[in-house]
Amino acid sequence: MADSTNGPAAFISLQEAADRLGVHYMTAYRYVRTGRLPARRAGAQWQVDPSDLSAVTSSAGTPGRLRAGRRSPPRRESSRRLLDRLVAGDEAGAWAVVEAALSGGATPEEVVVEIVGSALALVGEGWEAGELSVDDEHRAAGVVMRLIGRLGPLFGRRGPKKGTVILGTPSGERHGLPTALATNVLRGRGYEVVDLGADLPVDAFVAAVAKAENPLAAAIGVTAGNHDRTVRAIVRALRDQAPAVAVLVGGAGVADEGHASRLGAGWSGTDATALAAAVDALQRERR
Ligand code: B12
Repeated sequence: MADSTNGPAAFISLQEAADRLGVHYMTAYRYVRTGRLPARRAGAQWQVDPSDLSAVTSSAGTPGRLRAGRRSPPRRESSRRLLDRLVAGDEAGAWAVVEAALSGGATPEEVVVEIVGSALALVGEGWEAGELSVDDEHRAAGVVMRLIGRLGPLFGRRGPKKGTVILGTPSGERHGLPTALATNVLRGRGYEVVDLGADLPVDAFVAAVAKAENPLAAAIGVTAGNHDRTVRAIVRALRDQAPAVAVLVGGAGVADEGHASRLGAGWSGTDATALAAAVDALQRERR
């Protein structure tokens, strides 16, 4: 969507910006949220000046970069159709969108990260633009929770597990869907996963890591707000009481690798595919 109504620059939609950068829509959205990519609002849409894209491209370690084949227009269309069904509270209709994407060739991981993840980002944009209410947001989240459960069996893997990953969010962080989405993806990659969900006290995180069989990594997800203090407390407690277990932090609330390092942990990126890649790297190091 180009906009020539406001000056000579032809502003482009955030999706177009994501396509030009070679990243997923949600990654581009995070660049905007974290100030890395300047953007302006036009109603519910974000618009980007294409001349700002080069600064993002040239910055080192662009996170969340996806393979070119994973940004196809049908996926975007699926996210929009899913958004519509989520807000309507229509679980059967939402599942039909998921099934259509799977039969169109999307992998279960692509469905979770790209289609469901993007539909949730659209819910957030709608809420922020005042077009969706808090009850719409809750209704959509409830349907997604049930979709994640229905998708679970598609991520089953036979054979020995590659290690256990313990996931949770710090106390005060109530966004629990990312841990549920990431759980499916990691299980699909052959890991045992302990999903502790949202709003977790420090001691509970440490206790769960201590109980886990063959623990490989503890990952702390942050979606919104500043939870640096509580994240640091979990990282410190884990370093102290489970020094052999790697600690990762990630999600939209952790801006980049530098931020993760200031929190005392490794960076697990901004989506579940990046988290899985970080865990795979740890697993390779351990072998
Ligand atoms: C659903 C939702 C809610 C639900 C959460 C329900 C639930 N059970 O999770 C409810 C209604 C409770 C809620 C509450 C609030 N929300 Co809310 N919410 C959302 C929404 C729409 C979707 C969140 C989500 O699940 N996203 C989908 C996943 C896929 O997101 P993701 O970040 O990409 O997740 C990946 C990463 O975390 C990655 N990852 C990388 N490393 C690691 C490591 C680990 C351990 C994990 C788990 C994951 C992980 O893997 C995940 C999967 O790919 C977002 C919009 C958005 N853009 O996300 C707003 C959003 C996050 N919420 C927002 C806000 C402001 C709030 C509230 C303050 C107000 C409100 N809207 O009611 C409260 C705050 C509550 C709190 N104290 O935490 C803002 C945050 C703005 C900001 N940057 O700070 C957003 C962005 C909406 C917006 N556009 O403004 N919210």
